Amino acid sequence: MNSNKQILLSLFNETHGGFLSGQQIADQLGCSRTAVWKHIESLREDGYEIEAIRNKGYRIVERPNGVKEYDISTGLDTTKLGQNYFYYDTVASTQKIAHELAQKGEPEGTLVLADQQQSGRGRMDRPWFSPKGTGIWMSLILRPRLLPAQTPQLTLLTAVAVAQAIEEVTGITPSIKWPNDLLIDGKKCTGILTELQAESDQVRYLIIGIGINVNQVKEDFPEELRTLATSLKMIKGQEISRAKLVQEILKRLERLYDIYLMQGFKPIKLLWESYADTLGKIIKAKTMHGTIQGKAIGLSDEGVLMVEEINGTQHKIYSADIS
Ligand code: BT5
Repeated sequence: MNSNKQILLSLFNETHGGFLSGQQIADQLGCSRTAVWKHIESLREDGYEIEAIRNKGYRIVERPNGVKEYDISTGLDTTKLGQNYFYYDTVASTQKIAHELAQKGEPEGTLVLADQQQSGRGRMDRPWFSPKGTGIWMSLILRPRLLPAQTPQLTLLTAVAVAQAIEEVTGITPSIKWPNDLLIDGKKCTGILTELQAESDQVRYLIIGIGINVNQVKEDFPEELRTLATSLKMIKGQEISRAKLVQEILKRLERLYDIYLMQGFKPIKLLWESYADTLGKIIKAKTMHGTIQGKAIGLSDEGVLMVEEINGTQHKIYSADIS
C-alpha cells in the first residue's frame, strides 16, 4: 500500500467533492509541491479523473470503480471486518485463498477479494461466473465460538447484511430465497457460500463467500445464465460503486454479527423474514435425501426452514435447492 496515496484520498474525502489546494496537500503530506503533482498524476494513472484549477487546487471529478486496498480502507467504518485486507487481480477462487489464510492463523475479519475469479464456485462445487472488474467476489474469515450446527444461521445473517447494504447503496430492495440467494425481480444477483472447519463440537473458522453481480450488462452473462441472473446495474440503470457496496456490507455484517453474538439468532431471524421471498409459498425442496413438496411455513429458531406437506406432515430442511 502507498500510504501517501491513502492519506491524499482521505483528504479529498473530507472535502466532500470540493477542492484541495496544492499547499494544503503539501502541508498534510509533508512534501514539496512537485511531489504533490506526482501523487496527483499517480491517482490519475489509477483511473481517477482530477480537475486542476489555478488558485483553487485539485478536485476529484470521477473515481475509478476499483476495489484495491485504499479504495476499501478509505472511509471503512468497521473495527474488525475488512481491516485486514488481501486484494488480488485474478485468482482461482477467493474461498481457497481464505481457507489457506485462515489455516495460517489470519484473524477474524480478514477479507479476501478479487477483481476476477477463474474458478469461482457455488454450493456442491457448482461454477460461479465471476468476470473481471464488474462484480464483488469476496471471502471473509470469521472465528465465532459456535457449534457447527449453528453455522447455517450465519449464512442467513450474511444474506440480511448484503440485502441491507444493497438497499442502502442502490435503493433497490432484494428478496432472499432460502438459504443463500438474493433475488431482484426474480433473478439472482447474489450468492452466498458458507464453509467451515470444525472439531466435533467447536467451529475453528468459517469462510463466508459472497458473490454479487454489480455492473454487468445482459450480454456479459453466458447464454445459460441470462434468464436466471441479473446485476444491480441492469436494475438501476447506472454504474454502482463496488467499493462503497463492499464497505456497506462489512459495516452491516459487523453490526449484525455483534448482535448475533450477544443476543442469539432471534433478532436476525426477524430481519431475515422481512426480506424472505420463500415463506408462505408452495415450494419444492430438493435435498440429499429426496424431494419434499409443501408450504414453506417459517424458519425455526435455529434457522432451519420448516415445510408442511399437504397432509400436515412437517419437515425441517437443513440444506436444499428450492424451486
Ligand atoms: C451460490 O451457490 O450461490 C454461492 C456463490 C458464492 C460465490 C462466491 S464469490 C466469492 C467466493 N469465492 C468463490 O469461489 N465462491 C464465493 P449455488 O446456490 O450453488 O448457485 C450456483 C448456481 O448459480 C450455478 O449453478 C448457476 O446456475 C448460478 N450462477 C453462477 N454464476 C452466477 C452469477 N454470477 N450470477 C447469478 N447466478 C449464477
